[in-house]
Amino acid sequence: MALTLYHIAPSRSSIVRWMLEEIGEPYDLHVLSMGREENRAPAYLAVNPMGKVPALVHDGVVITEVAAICCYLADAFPQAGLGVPIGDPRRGPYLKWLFFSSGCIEPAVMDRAFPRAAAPPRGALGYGDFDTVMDVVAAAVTPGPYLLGDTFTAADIVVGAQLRWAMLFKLIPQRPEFLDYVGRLDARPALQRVTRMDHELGKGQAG
Ligand SMILES: N[C@@H](CCC(=O)N[C@@H](CS)C(=O)NCC(=O)O)C(=O)O
Repeated sequence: MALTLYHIAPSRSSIVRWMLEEIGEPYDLHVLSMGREENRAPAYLAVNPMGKVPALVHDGVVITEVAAICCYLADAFPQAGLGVPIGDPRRGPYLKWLFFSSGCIEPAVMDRAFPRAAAPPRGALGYGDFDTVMDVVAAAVTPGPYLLGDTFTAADIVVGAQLRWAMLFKLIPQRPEFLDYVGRLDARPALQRVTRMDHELGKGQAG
């Protein structure tokens, strides 16, 4: 089974790299430089017309969007135990958190980082408002250890990576619930490997 990750280090594609490291299957990296705009070059636009990373190619099939890729990989490699199978009652909450990450957490954080001239009404925003999103996530990771309780899944990789990154850049409050949760994720060898490898890779990139 051939897996290729189109990657910029570090970036959202690091989340998929973490997922791949958790799975433990071999994969190829195709590293792009944002500084040289390689993600906007025709060769890459043929892979992802959005010009964004990550993109994953699995046996010739292209998958994009972080949450979709992680969900796909969890299903494609069930032996890694990072998904929740159809028929399991935890499948609903599992999918909820994967979709919540891209549908609510990310837009809430980004709208706060780059505020609009006029704030749209709460009812018009899919995520409602920033504080509610933060409260909902804080409650979901408490007492933990993971979103689904004792089972670590792809949803923790996606949601956890967002919280980790957003706290690093001070885009969300350093709530004790988030710090505890991210601390548990930071102890995972696969995340430590990716952080180290992406740091090295990032140093070697022109941009
Ligand atoms: N919705 C996308 C967002 C991907 C994204 O924004 N990636 C950034 C890197 S963190 C990117 O490729 N930026 C380059 C650009 O937009 O030119 C996903 O979840 O995969």
